[in-house]
Amino acid sequence: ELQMPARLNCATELLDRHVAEGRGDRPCLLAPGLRWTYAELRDKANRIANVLVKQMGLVPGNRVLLRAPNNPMLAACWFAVMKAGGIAVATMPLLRAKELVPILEIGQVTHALCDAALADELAQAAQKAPVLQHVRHFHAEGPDSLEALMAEASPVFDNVDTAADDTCLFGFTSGTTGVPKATMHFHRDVMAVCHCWPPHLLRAMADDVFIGSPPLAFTFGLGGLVLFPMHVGASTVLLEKAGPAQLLQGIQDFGATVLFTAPTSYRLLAEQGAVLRATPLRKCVSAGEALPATTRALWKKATGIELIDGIGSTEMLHIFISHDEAGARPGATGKPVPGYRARIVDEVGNELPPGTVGRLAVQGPTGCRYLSDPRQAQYVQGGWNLTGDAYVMDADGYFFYQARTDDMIISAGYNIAAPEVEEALMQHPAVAECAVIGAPDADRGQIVQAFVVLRAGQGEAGEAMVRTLQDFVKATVAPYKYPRSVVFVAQLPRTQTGKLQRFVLKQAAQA
Ligand code: 3SK
Repeated sequence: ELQMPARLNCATELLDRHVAEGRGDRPCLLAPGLRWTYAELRDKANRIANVLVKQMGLVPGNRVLLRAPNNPMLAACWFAVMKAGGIAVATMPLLRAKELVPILEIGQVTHALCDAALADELAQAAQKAPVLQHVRHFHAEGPDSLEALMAEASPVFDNVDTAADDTCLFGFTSGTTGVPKATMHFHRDVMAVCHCWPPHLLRAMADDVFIGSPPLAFTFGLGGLVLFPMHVGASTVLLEKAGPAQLLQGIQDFGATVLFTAPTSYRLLAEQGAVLRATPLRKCVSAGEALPATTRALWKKATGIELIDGIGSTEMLHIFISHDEAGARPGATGKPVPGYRARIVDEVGNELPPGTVGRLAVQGPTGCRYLSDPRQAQYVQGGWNLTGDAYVMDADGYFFYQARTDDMIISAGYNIAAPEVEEALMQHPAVAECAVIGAPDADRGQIVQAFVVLRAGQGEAGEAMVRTLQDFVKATVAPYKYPRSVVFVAQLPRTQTGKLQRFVLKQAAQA
């Protein structure tokens, strides 16, 4: 049981504390050509907090949209919002005006701090969502730019004395249907995720250097690249572009030791195993999508490092099932993170025995609170958070991902988990990427349909390749799971956080 004080501001804990305790000179935020210490970040966050309150009229509880690629100014703005008692609404940098409008409206967002590079779409959205009244741009010039206002503002700011259960951030999730929901998290939730997974399973230290790809707008990125490094007084590299090439360069240039990215990125980075072995990289965290056992093995072979896998959700704020390097088991996500409980339940919420596939239910110090959304009653039932994942627990208490509950295919009475077929296909050398769905079928109800991206130079798309892949799956998993339909595609639809959008493929299959 975590004890939290009744009054708590997470910016005091994660940022100001280091300066107050004499660690102000330690490096905090790194980026190409830039290095801010904890004291420098505190100074900038204080100035921005003063701009928010004195120039932009922010009062505690106001919602502030943050829009930027991962960069130090975005992190400074995030802390400024915490300090001023506001609610940070960080948005994916690639969102278009059309996607920003419902966020502004649902979140009742009155203020925005936006990187000038991404100003246009926000300006278009603001015309349609007049709730947004106060906007300032950074990485901008001129007297109204955030930098100009910061230069005039005081570097001293008394953090608002927030209650531990005051809301400090909205995490927006589009779900699979695209209708966004705001998940509300409190100051104490931010501190809770710092106290649960990182000290028990990551075990990073003050001299670690974090790096990674998830946007700070995705709570996986916020935790892995801001909250967790700063909680232990470490430093973190923020990269505006974080594809495999930039990650590799960043790991080399900054001597990064802790990496957060998704399985797809690990697969591509593994090609540089020899280069990575010569860097100080020592801890690698995979989340955001299910980790295929093949990717875990590939990474270990290439770099010598055992991946730390985990599953989290925007609703739960961060990771709730995971393992450390010693606790890795092929195919398992791990066990409930200390502080959390997990179980497998049936359709009506009854607990299922080990070995039975069912719905994952989780409880812990964080949990889902949708802002005025009826879908709350689906996610939280009887005090348990139903994450929408189908899992099975073994007799040792390890949890094995099967599929999103929506991704279980029922074909002629057989239950087939789409990711299991994907994993089998991925083992074929000609397959670079693949996605499996249940396509409607008059005889079988559904059939297994695979969308395959072929590896360049490893084989031709065509009937012969279809048969090769079908035979390969039949020889790898139970034959009834083989894809009766195989479609070759140039790329798969993915969200901005890299998650596969199976619903796009399902819609195409219905058409
Ligand atoms: O596993 C995920 O997708 C996730 C989502 C939000 C926060 C953290 C994680 C790992």
